[in-house]
Amino acid sequence: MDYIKQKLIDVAIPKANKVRELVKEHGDKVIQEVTMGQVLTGMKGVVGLMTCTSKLDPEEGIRFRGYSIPELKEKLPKMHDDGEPLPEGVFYLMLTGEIPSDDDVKYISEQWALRAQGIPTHVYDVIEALPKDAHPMIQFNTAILAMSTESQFRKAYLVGMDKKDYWDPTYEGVMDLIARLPIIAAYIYRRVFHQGRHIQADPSLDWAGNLAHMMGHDSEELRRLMRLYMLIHSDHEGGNVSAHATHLVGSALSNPYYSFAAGMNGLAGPLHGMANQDVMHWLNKLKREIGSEDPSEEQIKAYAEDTIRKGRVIPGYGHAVLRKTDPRFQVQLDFANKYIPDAPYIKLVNRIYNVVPGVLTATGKVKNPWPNVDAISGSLLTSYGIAEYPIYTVLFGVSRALGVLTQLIWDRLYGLPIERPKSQNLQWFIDQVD
Ligand code: HAX
Repeated sequence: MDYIKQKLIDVAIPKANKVRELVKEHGDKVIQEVTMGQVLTGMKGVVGLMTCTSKLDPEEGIRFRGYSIPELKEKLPKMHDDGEPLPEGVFYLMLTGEIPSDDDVKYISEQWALRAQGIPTHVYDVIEALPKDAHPMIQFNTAILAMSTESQFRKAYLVGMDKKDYWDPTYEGVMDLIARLPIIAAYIYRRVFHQGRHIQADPSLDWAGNLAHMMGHDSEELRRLMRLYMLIHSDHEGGNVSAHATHLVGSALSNPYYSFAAGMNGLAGPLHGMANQDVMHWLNKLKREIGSEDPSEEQIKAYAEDTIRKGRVIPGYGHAVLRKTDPRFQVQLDFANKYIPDAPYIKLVNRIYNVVPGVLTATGKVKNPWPNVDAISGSLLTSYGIAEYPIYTVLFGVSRALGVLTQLIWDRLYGLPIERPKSQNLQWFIDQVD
């Protein structure tokens, strides 16, 4: 047996027993009061999910199994001493709760390279049936669903299996899906932006390095950026739209492909992952309308105020949970300041950072005026030569698979049931007040 599976069984059985015990012995315990305001504003702060892969603190930002991003940079295995951690490592950490050894990470890299080889040809046919100008997220999500013909979960379910074994074919499907996503993402990128001149995978490369390679970028600098990108976008607790949608659909025992496609449909919204391309759209429009490649802070401030006046959002700023600058923004800014401090887009990002929080604070309603992960990720990619920004949300999605699909395995290890919150109509809410 795959040694990671054995490890999972050892770690998960006591925890799954604990979940059952909590429900049985303490099911009546009141853990939180919920206000009408919370329900009517997106259930912010309502504890309604159990997630083990990561935890988000409003002030401090994300921790993966207890480790902050700076701690991950220090502790996770790297390809080179001065490089970024390999995303394989954060996957292992989220899955098992332990920091992996170099060998663990190498094992996952090899597993994924092996599993990446089995994409059926109909998946490419389905992508090719879509117009080239269909948004890359449409192509990505369609391909994920097309790949679900390979789902081991559905086959095993039909044969018949014990509930406590659901996690096993889920694990197999998750490993296959994660292995194959970079190939699909690179295929769509080359199809849409490089006249369909595709580049074969190089199984000797790591998962993120291979993605950069298949997109057409073989410099060590770009591989390093891709590893960082894949690390920091991988998870953000359980309540964000992509994580929650994956979990919700998975709770109906939909296979990992259906579940993940649901999450990706959510990621494609402009208030979530699509914000990373909208930032570039906003920023390029700003330069065009101001008529300068190097706008001043005064000009940026006036443009941002105009965006607010027109009733639009400034993409890349604000957050539903965070109340400080997103550490995922900070780590990218540090990376940019270290390697490409003079890149025009990075200078622009810095100037925007100097003025936009003030503009948002002045509205008197924005709860978090600080930048989130999306405020800089596109400027970094553009500065390194991946300037075709409609692909950015796809890259985000490839990374997000690591967290949400790991959690799906854990949902099944815990034996979590189908999710079914209660809803009420408007009159019911009015009656509560009357
Ligand atoms: N620009 C303009 N207005 C903003 C704003 C922004 N960046 N952020 C919040 N607001 C507004 C809201 O639209 C809301 O206005 P109304 O009361 O008129 O409806 C008000 O401020 C209060 O909102 P909030 O409580 O501070 O924020 P929410 O929790 O409702 O929303 C969002 C959080 C991230 C959706 C929001 O900040 C936003 O729209 N930001 C811009 C889009 C963005 O960057 N999204 C990516 C977020 C991170 C992520 O998921 N990445 O994938």
